[in-house]
Amino acid sequence: MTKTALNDVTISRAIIETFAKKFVNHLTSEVVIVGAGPAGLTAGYYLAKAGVKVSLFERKLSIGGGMWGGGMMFNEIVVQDLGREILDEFGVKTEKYKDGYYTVDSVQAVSTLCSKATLAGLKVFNLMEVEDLMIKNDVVKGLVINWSTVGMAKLHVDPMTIESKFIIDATGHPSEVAHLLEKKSKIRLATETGGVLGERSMWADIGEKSMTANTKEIFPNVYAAGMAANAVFGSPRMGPIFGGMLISGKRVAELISKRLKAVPKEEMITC
Ligand code: 48F
Repeated sequence: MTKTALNDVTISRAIIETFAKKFVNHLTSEVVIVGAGPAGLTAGYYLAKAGVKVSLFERKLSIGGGMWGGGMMFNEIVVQDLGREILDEFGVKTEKYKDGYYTVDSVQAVSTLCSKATLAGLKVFNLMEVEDLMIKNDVVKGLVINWSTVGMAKLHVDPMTIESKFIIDATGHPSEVAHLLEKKSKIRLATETGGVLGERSMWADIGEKSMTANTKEIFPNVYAAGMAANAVFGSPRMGPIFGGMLISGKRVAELISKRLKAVPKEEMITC
């Protein structure tokens, strides 16, 4: 216990100054992840662990996306062998149900992913949403962000901009970054039609199997991961099996880390 009485304004100042420093420091990142579901958090963990300057913007107060709720609010999830190997790396306890199927307490899974990712150096900005991209001469330079509450209250408040060499669309089913690219900037994505193909109805086996191949660059320096990747490339959803999300998050981190190694750090400032 401190001997002096706590000063209320010092508490406020500590929060504001520390947050401002963190935020200003991440106005430029090497990688920005949009969405803190399992795919985004896993990507953030592996990127941060590789020494990459990475930040994540999440619209909601809570991070973890669709993982908390398990299947239909039964808070257990299922992973297959490869997903279990990744959870082992995180130290999450899995229980064998039968060959190829493992169950996991979803609360333990999400809280561990969050903890390990932030401890590795991922900076998470929750309650902020990505509402647009910064594009100059058809080159993506960064993202346009605002407080989620501005959107919720339908206030007319202008957003601000952050810059990043690489962007990951980990927004889940709505694949919001890909839609922004397609609709607002009339940009052709790396799909058959040049647009977002849209997710197909539930088929766990194919949904999970196609996710690795779908985790890729959809426009120069913009990658899709997790359910957003299946939505962009027209593959099925898979319901409460989460191995694909973890594998996709790890894969996108590996793809981008490899490219970053080829780009000198001083070329990171793009604007
Ligand atoms: O939906 P979400 O969990 O995506 P994911 O990581 O995992 C999908 C599974 O949860 C599940 C599934 C199981 O296999 O199919 O659905 O691919 O997390 C996406 C996060 O992105 C946030 C959203 O609030 C959620 O937490 N998000 C979406 N759009 C934006 C955003 C945006 N424009 N700005 C900031 N955050």
